[in-house]
Amino acid sequence: MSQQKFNQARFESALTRQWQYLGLSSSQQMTPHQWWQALSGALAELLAAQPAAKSPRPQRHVNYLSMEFLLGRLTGNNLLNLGWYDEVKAVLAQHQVDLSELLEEEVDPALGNGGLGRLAACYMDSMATVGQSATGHGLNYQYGLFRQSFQDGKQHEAPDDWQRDSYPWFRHNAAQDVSVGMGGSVEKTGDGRLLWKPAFTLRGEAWDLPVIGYRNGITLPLRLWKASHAHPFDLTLFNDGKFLQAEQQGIDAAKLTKVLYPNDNHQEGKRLRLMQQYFQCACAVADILRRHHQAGRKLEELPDYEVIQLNDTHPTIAIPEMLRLLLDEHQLGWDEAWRITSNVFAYTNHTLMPEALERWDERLMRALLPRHMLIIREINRRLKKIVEKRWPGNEAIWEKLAVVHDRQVRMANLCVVSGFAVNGVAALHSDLVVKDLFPEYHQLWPQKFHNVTNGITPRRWLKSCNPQLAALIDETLKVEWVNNLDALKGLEPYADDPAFRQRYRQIKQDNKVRLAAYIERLTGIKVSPDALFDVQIKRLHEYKRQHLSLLHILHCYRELRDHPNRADFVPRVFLFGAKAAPGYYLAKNIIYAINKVAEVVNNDPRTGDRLKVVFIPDYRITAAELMIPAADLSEQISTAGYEASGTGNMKLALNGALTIGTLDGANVEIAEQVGEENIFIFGNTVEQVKALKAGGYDPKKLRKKDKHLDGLLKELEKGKFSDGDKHAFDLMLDSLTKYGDYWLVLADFAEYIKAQARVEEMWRDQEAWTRAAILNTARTGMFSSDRSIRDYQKRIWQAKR
Ligand code: 26W
Repeated sequence: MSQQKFNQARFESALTRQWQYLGLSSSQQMTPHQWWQALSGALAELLAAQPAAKSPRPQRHVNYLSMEFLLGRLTGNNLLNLGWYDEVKAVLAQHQVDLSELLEEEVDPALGNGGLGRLAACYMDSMATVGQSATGHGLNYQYGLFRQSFQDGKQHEAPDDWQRDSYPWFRHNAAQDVSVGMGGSVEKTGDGRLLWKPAFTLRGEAWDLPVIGYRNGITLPLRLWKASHAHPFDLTLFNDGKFLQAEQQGIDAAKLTKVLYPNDNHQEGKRLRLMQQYFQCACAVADILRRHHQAGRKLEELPDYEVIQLNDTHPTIAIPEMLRLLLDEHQLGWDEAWRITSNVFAYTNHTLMPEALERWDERLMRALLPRHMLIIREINRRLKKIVEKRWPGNEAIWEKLAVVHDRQVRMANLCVVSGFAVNGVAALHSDLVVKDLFPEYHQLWPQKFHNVTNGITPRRWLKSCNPQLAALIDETLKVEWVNNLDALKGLEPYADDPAFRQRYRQIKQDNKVRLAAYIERLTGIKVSPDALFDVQIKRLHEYKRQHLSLLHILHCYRELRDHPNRADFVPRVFLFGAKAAPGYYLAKNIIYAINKVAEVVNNDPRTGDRLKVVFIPDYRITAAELMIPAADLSEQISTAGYEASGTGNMKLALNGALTIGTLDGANVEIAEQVGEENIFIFGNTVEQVKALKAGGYDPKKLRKKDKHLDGLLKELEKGKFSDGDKHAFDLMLDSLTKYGDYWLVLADFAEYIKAQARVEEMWRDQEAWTRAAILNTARTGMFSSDRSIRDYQKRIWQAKR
């Protein structure tokens, strides 16, 4: 497929219609924000008018179901993928409008929490780019992830009303709306079939965003479902004169997709969340079946034409929903309904953390979805026979494998049992999925298990966020590399070219200057772009160990005070970006601790430009796009075995930051790719972590032995950084000492400090550092999400069955 041509006349008239819609009499009356709206609205209109692209070869259509799509700003990215950036810039310049300034007007669509949501966004971009026919299904949240600010160093949350004055990229495709029932009871029909009579019905509105492939004329729909009332009112109630009751339904409907749950790796079990999950799944499944019927295909052919990829277990309820429709609406027998369903669904696991594995109370599920609960019970009953046959009389194994156990529905088990494929998101993680999470399932169905290592889209995460580096690569390789990222290998020889190194280094420096200006605007803190930029950006979680980095900051601060005249001290700027779930008090305490330490360190005249600590408030995609190109060092320091993959690690390495990290998630594969001399690996491995936990690890003993560490912890305990308040950081400190240091922060401390010394040694030799940075860019091509999508195609979606 080829790129869509830019037609200036059509663009200008679309633009004119936009300010006319606004009721203005000329384009000059538009504010910058209205200009952004008009530009995006005009582009969306032009795209909507394009005929739908036919997929190049017959293939199963992928339905990517995800509760989260963490998109980031769309307008600039869409222009880049369309290949219209320069033309549009020129047209706007004729109106005395600067395109890059306009793009700053867009509020990030933040319809996700972290890695899982961002991955879904990267995958949509890559499916469009490699020509995989696909639809994304998610929710159109009125409020995205909360806005974060700091007050006296503490996190405060505010609602993110991101589409207050409408979002121009959305198209409400009213012809595709569906209706969704909930509650009620199951009745037997005359012919003995079961039929669900929901207590109430909602309308699911189909709101589409275009996902534009890279210069190939392909646009995929990202369909975000929005709940509204089924009819303007419930007409019976309305006719009975019960206006208010009738209205009430509408109010409940609007609540459903109001807000994204801000938890990352922690399940709460709330009724409204289950309603969101079911609503999304019911909309998606209805949509998929409708499309299948409209194409004139038979139900039994569904697996030949459709795959439903579940992004973690959040949309699992789509499985019993599909079975319900096949059994009750289409009157298929169980065996046929099961054959179809179990050949359509595939499941991706993104976490091994027990508190993140979803379980739903059976009573809650029954109250909301009585028919689905019966179906789940039936799946469980049939599974029991299989397990009993393989492990006769083995209660312990049945307890592990049951889908319903202890009045809890285990969503991951339901996925493995009912799907044709299960995958982890990095080699190490997929191994652990088999060995630690589902060993018995693996014995039953080894062919279901796969690995697909995550990836990132190089369009957003290199070409768009680091235009200077992209231009240098263009000029050097003279080939299109952005949809063929392995081509970056061609940069390897240039790592030895001093002139190239100089240019590469200068680009990093420019990016750091740009970030420093942003930091000063935002926080008033001045940082030196000559210092090493040490970056840790990710959700705040104990397993990610932002507090391990905090201990290192205390270590550096000590060093400076003990040796104020040390000539070889490596100046550092520690940069953090992270949101804590509002109810995760320990995580919030870590943010507070970092901010309080920052206050003291930054205001100590002895530190000057040599040590600065900045916690960037309201970390989001747009902030990441500024921070990643400016990073020298990428902190990937999770407790081994707990970070399923990580994708920030890939973005940072691709942009030439060196990684300091544990052998966890995709760090393992990054190390393999870049070579051990170009990465700083440290800390306990997965096996060592397990052994430590089994062997009665005692952080108190460790602390007693390590006088240096003990001294650093004491500074925190004595209130040195908290205006004398000795209890300010109790939550964090108690977890490390009193409560057993579950995440082995203290256990990895000494090794971490040594690894940081290796970092400094290399930094002192800027030529060696730049060489390693170039090799990171050159050797991380495999982390393109285009490669991930092709892996999904080969191993799962289009694999021979
Ligand atoms: C139900 C509560 C809840 C919410 C979100 C549980 C679990 C999640 C996500 C699975 C957490 C998540 O984002 N996981 C991250 O997924 C990324 C994409 O695969 C990985 O790169 C990260 O390592 C993983 O933490």
